[in-house]
Amino acid sequence: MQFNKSDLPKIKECADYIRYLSLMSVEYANSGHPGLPLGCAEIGTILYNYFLKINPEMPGWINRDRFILSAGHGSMFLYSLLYLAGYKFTLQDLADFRQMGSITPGHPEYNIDMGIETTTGPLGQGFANAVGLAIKGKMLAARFNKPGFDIFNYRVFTLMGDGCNMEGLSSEAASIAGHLGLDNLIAIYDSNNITIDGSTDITFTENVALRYEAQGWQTAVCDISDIEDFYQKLAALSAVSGKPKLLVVKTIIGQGLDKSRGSHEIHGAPAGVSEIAYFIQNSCMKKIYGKEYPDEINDREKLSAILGKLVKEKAPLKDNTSVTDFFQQAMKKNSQSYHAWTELFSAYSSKFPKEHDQLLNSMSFSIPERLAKDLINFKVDKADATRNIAGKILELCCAQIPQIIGGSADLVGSTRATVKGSVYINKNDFSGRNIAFGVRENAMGSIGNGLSLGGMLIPFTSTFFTFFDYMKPAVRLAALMKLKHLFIFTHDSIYVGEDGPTHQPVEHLNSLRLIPDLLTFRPGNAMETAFSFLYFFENMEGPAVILGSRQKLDQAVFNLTGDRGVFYENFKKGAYIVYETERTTKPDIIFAGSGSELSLALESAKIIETQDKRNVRVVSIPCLELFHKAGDEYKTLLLGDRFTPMVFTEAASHRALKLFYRKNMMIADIEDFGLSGPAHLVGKRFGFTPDAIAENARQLLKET
Ligand SMILES: Cc1ncc(C[n+]2csc(CCOP(=O)(O)OP(=O)(O)O)c2C)c(N)n1
Repeated sequence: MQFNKSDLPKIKECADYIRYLSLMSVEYANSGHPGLPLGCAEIGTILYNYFLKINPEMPGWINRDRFILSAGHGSMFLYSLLYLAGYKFTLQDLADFRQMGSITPGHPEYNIDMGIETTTGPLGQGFANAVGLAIKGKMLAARFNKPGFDIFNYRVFTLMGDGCNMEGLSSEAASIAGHLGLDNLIAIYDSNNITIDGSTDITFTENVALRYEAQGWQTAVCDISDIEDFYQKLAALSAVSGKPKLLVVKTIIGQGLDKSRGSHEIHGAPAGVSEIAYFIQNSCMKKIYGKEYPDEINDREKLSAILGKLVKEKAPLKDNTSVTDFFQQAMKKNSQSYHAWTELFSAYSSKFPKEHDQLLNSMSFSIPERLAKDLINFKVDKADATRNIAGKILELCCAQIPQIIGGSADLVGSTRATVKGSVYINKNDFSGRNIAFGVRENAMGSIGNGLSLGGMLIPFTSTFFTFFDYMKPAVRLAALMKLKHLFIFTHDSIYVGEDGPTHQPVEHLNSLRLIPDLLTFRPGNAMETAFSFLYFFENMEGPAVILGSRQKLDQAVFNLTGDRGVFYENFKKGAYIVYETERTTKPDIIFAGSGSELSLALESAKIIETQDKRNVRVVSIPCLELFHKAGDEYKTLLLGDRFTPMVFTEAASHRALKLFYRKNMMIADIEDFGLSGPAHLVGKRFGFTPDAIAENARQLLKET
């Protein structure tokens, strides 16, 4: 929609209504972060009404502009705007903020249908995701656009705060964004000089705009008290080409309140009814409350009492048709860009049928049959390091899956993770499939997540396993969002050798295994390496890690003979029998391991077999999580009953497990991420109550 000076009173009214929705929802929940929504309400109003090319009726429109609230704690800002824009939020959903089972959890959770482009909350992540989405926009444009047919030209807007800018992640991500000249990326910096512990005077005094300038960004500074200036600067920045853009906006946290305005106290706590009463008396909401409570509206104490009652009752939030109408009008106008796009796309489909088909194919991925067969039958003549083998398999996959793109943090030479035969993307040409992330693991992980958001591309990112520590937040978020993102980590154990302990991952393997909804594959031969890729591409919606060894593995486990189809069926259950003295349900001892220790298991088993004349069994466990899911029957089939001795060998720390290990054991733990709601209810939901634990203990006593 076109901005007009005469809109200013309406913009103020919208902003006040956003303030009202945020204040009341936080008050109802008795928890949340009202400071940001209050300070940024005008920013949101301008963005959604005058800038974003979106169509809430078609939330998944592939060329929609993206908006990411990187400062995810301000979630009520986003929910209020999405409600007003016409996404599937109701006033009741807002009133249910942070409650069990609501669609308005504490921090925004990835859901494109609801207008939430990514999960945010860990500061800086949303910004780096935005960089990934901007790179993706450029890559899609390079693949599919034709002269006169800009099928992809979406822009990515993100709102970040002091916290996001303090995080090192934002510096890494901004650096690569500047290097790549991502002019489809526009960051708005909510510069209110307040974080949780107080003023940024005690922590953060650098010139952020200059920092971004130095990283190749175009920047401008404004104050939100001059709304028109904000609009003009944002419009001018948006039009700049060749560089990403940062608009530093001076705001006041808690704007509209009396005592807590400008204070860190309003960052993350309910304002309280007296402050809300002050806000209502001094804002556009006065009209609405004044009609209902004409005698009390000018009396702060009386109005507070009324609000107190409404909060206690969780009364329905007040509707404001004047504001919703304004938003709807804007959305109608903005949806013209959607309709123009659909016409363009329809013309594109007849003029460029091949590209059109490719585009549709990339939206609904399934592994090519031929590739699945190639991977089932994949063989190498000689034993090798699994990182080398993984490199070859990736090459095979890339040749048949055009959506694969990715890169490494300056370690391609070692990890072998590259798209052979393709070039690196650069500022002027995004048609390549390789991304040189530079030595920026932190940003690489989160940018990789951004590349995966919404599908169409399948990213891989790669580094030494020990440096996964630098990417951990992104791996966790990929699992939480179920993003199809392949992490290839090599040099997977102490066998790194000369580089020493700084480069030897020890605790990493089991820390990956603790992340819900993530699969970690540690293949011990070429077949298992190929199967790991196959499983990821064939079966997984979410992320996986494939670990590669630096060192050459043993020939003995490299050429297992048998039916590949049967091997794969068992591999899908996470573990399988590699060797048995004889087929029996009761071997004398079982040897198990993964990766490079598979051959160790086999060798030690053979010694016991020949020297001690024992019946042995060797089990490979390339994916512990799949094995865990395969069920007790399959576990017993492979590992015997609990009286069967077992030696499990893995060059990684298992200390946390060993501490509690007993023959008959029980672990009460949490196998999920948790969910939004009052703490005691969440605890109960996951069985963390004395009764639930006691019941488990009772069961265990019965069995032993
Ligand atoms: C990585 C990370 N560290 C810490 C936090 C906890 N946290 C949430 S908000 C916040 C302060 C953010 O300040 P700012 O961005 O200025 O937000 P504002 O106070 O303006 O709402 C912190 C430390 C977090 N969410 N993520």
